[in-house]
Amino acid sequence: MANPTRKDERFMAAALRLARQHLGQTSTNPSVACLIVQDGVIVGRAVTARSGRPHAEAQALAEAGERARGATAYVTLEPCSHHGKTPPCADALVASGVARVVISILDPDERVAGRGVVRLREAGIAVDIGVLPLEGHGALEAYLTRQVSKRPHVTLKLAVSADGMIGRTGAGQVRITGPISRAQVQILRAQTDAILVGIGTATADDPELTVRLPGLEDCSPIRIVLDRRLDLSLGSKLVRSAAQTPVIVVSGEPSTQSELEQASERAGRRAALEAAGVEVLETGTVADLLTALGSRGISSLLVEGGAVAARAFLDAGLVDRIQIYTGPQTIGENGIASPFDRKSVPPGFKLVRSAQYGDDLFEEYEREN
Ligand code: AOF
Ligand code: ZN
Repeated sequence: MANPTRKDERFMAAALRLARQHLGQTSTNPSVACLIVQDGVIVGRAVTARSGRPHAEAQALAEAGERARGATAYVTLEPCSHHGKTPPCADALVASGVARVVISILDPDERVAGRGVVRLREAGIAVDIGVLPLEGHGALEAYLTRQVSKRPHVTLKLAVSADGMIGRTGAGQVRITGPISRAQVQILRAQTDAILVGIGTATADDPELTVRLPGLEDCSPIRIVLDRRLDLSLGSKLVRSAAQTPVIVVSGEPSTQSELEQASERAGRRAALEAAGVEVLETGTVADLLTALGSRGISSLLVEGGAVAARAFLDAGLVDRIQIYTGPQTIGENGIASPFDRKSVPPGFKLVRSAQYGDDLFEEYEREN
């Protein structure tokens, strides 16, 4: 939209805030928000439901009821035009009698892709597209990455000490950042569909990788371990909690002579992991893994540790965003070096956000396209 009004931008900003609050909670559907506004008053307000349906528009229209007649609908994503578990939102908007629909961005889903707008316009509804489009892209970036690139959006997160270390050899989990940073990471986990670590981190730290913030406990992401040889311990917290929160172990097919010789032991380990509720996925490259995750509807992946996993994604050019939390203390002797720190961020990334979280410095970088 060439010149959106201030009012349109304010309502769309409110809708985008609502959509962001539900990121990671509507999978495999995107978190979309809709406001129905009559004479400057919000008479309907909703976000995509937890299971993905009903969609935002259907719920907001239900709340507005008769007050939707002649109103303006603000939607963060183009209303759908396909039949799912419920009829298309474009049809629901037409039936409601709204006079105008304001959209932040179009939906690249091939079942929609402009057809939602056509349906609305054919019914005589005024449609304005492109209000706060950058913010709209930001709020839907994971969904858009999966739709367009057929893989999840990847965020690499590092907690780095003042001397550039991510841990200490043999010391298990080492506290590098303070409570505010740790809470931020919990929120990030809740907003993400899947979280990944390498087997080194899984073994050394025995992490659970769940969300433990009050109110968000049931927003834990799927947990993924890069574990070529299936070394993940059956006694690890990850395996022991696999029945409650899914765990996928990513292995490769045996290739070296010794791996081939140990084929029967490996089959035994695989069976034991599967009996404990862990899924074993055999894929080749990092790119293959991401394609496999994308085809299951995983839109966002958080790579949380350690150096080997981080390198694998960086070397493949498959990192979209980097978050670095730099703590105030040094680790010194026996430190495990971070693949990079805030002073040596790989080329091709630009700083988009920074903040002070207690004693920690937080910096976020985005891939330059
Ligand atoms: C909307 N409003 O709130 C959302 C939409 O699996 P289905 O049938 O629910 O369809 C998923 C698709 O619906 C998804 O790819 C995207 O195109 C759209 N999401 N659309 O009108 C919503 N979440
Ligand atoms: Zn819909």
